[in-house]
Amino acid sequence: MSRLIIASNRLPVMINRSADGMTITPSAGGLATGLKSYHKDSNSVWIGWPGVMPETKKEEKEVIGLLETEQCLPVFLNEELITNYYDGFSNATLWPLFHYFAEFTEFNESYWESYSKVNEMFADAIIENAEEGDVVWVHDYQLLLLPNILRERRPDLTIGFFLHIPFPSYELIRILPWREQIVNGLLGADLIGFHTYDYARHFISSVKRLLGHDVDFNQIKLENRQVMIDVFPMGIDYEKFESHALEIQSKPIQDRSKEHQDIDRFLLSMPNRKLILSIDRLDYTKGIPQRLNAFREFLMKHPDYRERVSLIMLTVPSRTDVEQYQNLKNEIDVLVGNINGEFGTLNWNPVIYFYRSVPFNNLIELYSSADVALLTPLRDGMNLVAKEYIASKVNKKGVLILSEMAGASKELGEAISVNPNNIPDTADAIYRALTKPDKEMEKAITAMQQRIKRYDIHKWASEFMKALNKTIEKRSEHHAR
Ligand code: ADQ
Repeated sequence: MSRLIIASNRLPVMINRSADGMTITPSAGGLATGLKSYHKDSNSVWIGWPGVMPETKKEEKEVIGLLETEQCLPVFLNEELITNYYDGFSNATLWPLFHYFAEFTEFNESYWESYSKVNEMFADAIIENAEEGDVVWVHDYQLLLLPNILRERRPDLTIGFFLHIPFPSYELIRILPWREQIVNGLLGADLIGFHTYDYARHFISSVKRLLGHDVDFNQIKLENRQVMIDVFPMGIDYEKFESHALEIQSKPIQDRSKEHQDIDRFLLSMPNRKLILSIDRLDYTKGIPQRLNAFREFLMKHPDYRERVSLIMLTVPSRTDVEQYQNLKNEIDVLVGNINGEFGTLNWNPVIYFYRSVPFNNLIELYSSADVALLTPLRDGMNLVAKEYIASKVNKKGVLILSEMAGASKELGEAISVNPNNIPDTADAIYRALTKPDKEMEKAITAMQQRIKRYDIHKWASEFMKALNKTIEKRSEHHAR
């Protein structure tokens, strides 16, 4: 029986160096949750960067030992590779380009060299561990070259690839000096999955225009094999969000966290007081300044809402070594300060801003308390926060305002959809959300809940694996002919 090998930049666990040696912490991310059943139940392995660089052989052994208990294998990256492959080609070249920020995209030969090298290192680690006919599932934009490296060195493997970010229009891809290598790198896979139909369509168009291959609907025909392209919108661990939200709702207020009691006091301190929530990594793709400007415009247009509504904005620090992220942090600090300075009173902060990660329980409390979720990315592969908010709304009272540029907007048609660059329209959307009748809210939330409950993270992973296994059957038919 074939085994599954998963490859992603980060492992589902992180290793940290502490005073007492190395420690291991599991990651609660969606990917880890979705693949858990495949990863733990079988004798599969997960290959990736453990987040630490061992300084001695003893430390290396310690890391390997800890990872072994989780069926994980490390690819160790030194500082130079982190700078050039991770901060560089992944996050300063591919990330901005694939999110339509062409002006932020850096073209740098040494970034490219390190990126190719790390993709080779991943291939080495996989090949060392892969048995004849194993199945490999590669994830995301840090490993775009890996499928083809594996294909050339190990044609017996079945290779799947899933892209978690948008695949942009050909007009963006064409500006990349290494465009053919990138598209060709992906074509090493038997199946390539995207969040939305548009991303798949953009990829197919790049394949046709850059490499001239024939395409038959969602099959790319290469000389001696075929590559399937398909759409798998990633879901969330619906049951986990729903059950925690139900548990919180059933707890008496004095048993909830101090933060939740504070939120409740804030909401109860005035009739009709409302809370708007936004949660994201601090990233220029997430449209945070546009969101703040829209909130400011809303307060200008609707002075009767002053002291009656606050925007709680949680941003998780991210890629703090990259220049644009530092500039964005400063821009947000100034905007928040300006809004609070202009409109705030002794009793009221219009924007309550946190620059840190929050524990899962607090996250759920915020999701369940917030009257409105305001998610305005300029581009976003999917946006899982939108789905988490909907799943946590067990009382069905809440409104989602969602950017039409988020992949999730394709599935969440009942949300109030906005173009985040249209500040007056987003300000109006805030007003419409705050005044939405209960009946309409319930109808919209129920419809969205039914959809995302059905296609949750487990279904997403199993549908991908099903489609990948189908390519094995197809391949044997092809060879039999
Ligand atoms: P991200 O850009 O990280 O993911 P998203 O899909 O919204 O974006 O996932 C963020 C996750 O982090 C959510 O699960 C959320 O709960 C958590 N999170 C965010 N802020 C937090 C905070 N302050 N404290 C604690 N947790 C927080 C990339 C792509 C997305 C795509 C996913 C999955 O950019 O478009 O949806 O991968 O494919």
